[in-house]
Order: sequence, then C-alpha cells, then structure tokens
Amino acid sequence: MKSIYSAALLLVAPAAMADMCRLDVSATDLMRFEQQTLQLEERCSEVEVTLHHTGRLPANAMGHNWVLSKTADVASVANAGSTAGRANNYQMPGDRRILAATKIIGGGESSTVRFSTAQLEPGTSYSYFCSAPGHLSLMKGRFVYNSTASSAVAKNLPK
Ligand SMILES: [Cu+2]
Repeated sequence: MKSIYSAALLLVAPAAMADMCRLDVSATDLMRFEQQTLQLEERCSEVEVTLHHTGRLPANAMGHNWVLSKTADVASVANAGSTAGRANNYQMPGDRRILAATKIIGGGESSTVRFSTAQLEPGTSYSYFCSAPGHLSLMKGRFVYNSTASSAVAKNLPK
C-alpha cells in the first residue's frame, strides 16, 4: 500500500518532496522544551527539525541544543557532551550515538538539522534532549516515529 500511495502523490505533484517532513520545537529561558513529544509520520523519509529558542538569555547563560539518540543512550551521550564542552556544542565529536543534533543557541536564535529516517529502527525508543550541562533533567522528550501513535500526540506538519 505504501508504494501505491507514494506513486499517486508523484502523479499529482511530480516536483514535490512528498516524503520530506518538518518538525518545530521550542526551548525557553525556563530551561524547558515546550513540546514533550515529537511525532513523525512513517511516510517521512527525511526530516528537518528546527529548534527555536523563544527566550532572551544569551547562549552562554541559557544556551540550548536539540540532540536525538536512542532513549537508552541519552544519559551517556549527555555526560560525554558535558566533557566535550561548549566549543563542541556539548556533543562529543564523532559520537555515533548522536543521530541528529543542532548547535547550541541563545534567546531569539534558531538552528535546523536535517536527517534521514533510514537510521531509525522500528520498535526502538528514541528521545531528544538538551545536552547543555545540567539541562537534561528538565529538557527531554519522546521522539516517536511510526504511523500508529496515539492521537493525543501532536503531529508534525507536512513540508
Ligand atoms: Cu538546554
């Protein structure tokens, strides 16, 4: 069924990137993400995530990033990121457990990362978080990639 659906979309709009999706997530001066869950539809072969810092504090006081990993890897990726320091956006260079990440930004700024969903495995739990030191306990959420998640979860926008 999936391939039939894709073919029909291509006939209607041959130039459209039918499987490219977009997610927006906001972070605040109160050290929070405004979204607790991000859901990506199964049809999305690529996704562009944009982190918006809606606060006013500068990056050296309340900098945030958006990091995606398996839920099981979150704590160790964040620990490694603290060691890596601000110059590396609190991400250990070469850390393959990081599936996608933005840079550290301050109030009023935004940062976008684009990645393929091909690396996401069905049945695996994924989470996003901010890897700035001390932020993890308040700044994390679930990243859901499938087509059958609860309707209570906010949906992404087609791009
Ligand atoms: Cu943060």
